[in-house]
Amino acid sequence: MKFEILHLKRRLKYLCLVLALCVAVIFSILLLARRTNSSPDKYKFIRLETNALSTLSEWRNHSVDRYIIYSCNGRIGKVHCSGWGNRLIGIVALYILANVTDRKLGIIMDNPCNLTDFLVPNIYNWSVSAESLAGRSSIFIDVRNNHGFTNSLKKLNFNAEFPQDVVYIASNQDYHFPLFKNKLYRNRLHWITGRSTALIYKHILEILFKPHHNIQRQLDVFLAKIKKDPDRTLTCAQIRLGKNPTIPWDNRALNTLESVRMIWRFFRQRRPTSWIFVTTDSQEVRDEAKSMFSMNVLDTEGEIIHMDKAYRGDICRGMTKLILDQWILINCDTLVISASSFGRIPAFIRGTPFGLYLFANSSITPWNPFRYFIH
Ligand SMILES: Nc1nc2c(ncn2[C@@H]2O[C@H](COP(=O)(O)OP(=O)(O)O)[C@@H](O)[C@H]2O)c(=O)[nH]1
Ligand SMILES: [Mg+2]
Repeated sequence: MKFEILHLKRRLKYLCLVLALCVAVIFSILLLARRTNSSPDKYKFIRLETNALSTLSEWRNHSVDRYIIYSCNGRIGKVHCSGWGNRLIGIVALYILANVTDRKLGIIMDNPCNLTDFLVPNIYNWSVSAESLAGRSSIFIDVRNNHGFTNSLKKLNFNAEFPQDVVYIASNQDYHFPLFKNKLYRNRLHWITGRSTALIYKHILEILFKPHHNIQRQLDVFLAKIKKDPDRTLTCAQIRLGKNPTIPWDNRALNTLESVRMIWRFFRQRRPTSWIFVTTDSQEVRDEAKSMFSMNVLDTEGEIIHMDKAYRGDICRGMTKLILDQWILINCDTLVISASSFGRIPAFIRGTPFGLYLFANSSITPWNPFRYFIH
């Protein structure tokens, strides 16, 4: 009897040991799975992207017959719509506004050249002609730089305020934050919860745009050259000086020629064998890059223009260049951008903080816009 109890006790001890071991193994597996899911960040981005795209693409199925039209039409110098980066911010804002108000987004832009000669609809068809909307009730509002209007979106019932079938809007500000605050629209925007502004822009811009085949062809030629030698990476910078002899009409100065030397030093230190691509608003900076890195520099044809102040040169060729330049930036292994919406947008579409840097106040620092969440 005593022996049997001893035997049972020993068996129980073994059972407990095996059970503890099983629990430990299961726990480790779960922990490992969680880690693989959240790191590296690259995978997190891909997962978010798929979710957002499926949510967002549902929107295109709305059978709506009311419109919000991003509008930028008229003669150069007579009509002002902001630079290209700011226009894109306005377009993203109106895409979100159109969706929460059950309207369709259209884009009509012929200033300085027809947008559809450079970018075409990707998943969402925003192409619409002014003629097809003729006869509908309409209103035009210019709310560029209008913080009062942007702020009002926290409470505004847009369709009650603007009952017209077609609301033409000139806009250059971000609306996703105030719209998310608006009780009327918040439940239509659940997909942006926990998502960084950078990812929101990436998803929407990918839904809206792809390069026109003329630009795509030039992009393919450019990238083919890099792919030929798999050992050479592509290191890029978007250098915005602001007001400078190339675009003397710009109204703000951002960086000095002097401070740009820091970028050349950064390039040399990091990857001496890399291809170098520099896009800039200054012909002087462009020439300096060529003389510094001669054979390693890849350039795109065309003049540098300020899209909202395109007062000289072959403007449509300049517009091809600036859009091609942005699409090249999306493909850079290392990317340094200035504190400018022109460079920020392709950095968002590029979709990762790896190899991403910000050039500001004469210094270059790693930059992660995918880390900031608005709520
Ligand atoms: N090609 C080229 N043009 C640029 C560059 N940076 C600025 N520009 C021009 O200057 C304008 C600046 O306006 P915007 O894009 O709104 O940028 P932001 O004002 O700096 O936020 C752009 O639309 C371009 O026409 C650049 O790196 N390359
Ligand atoms: Mg601007």
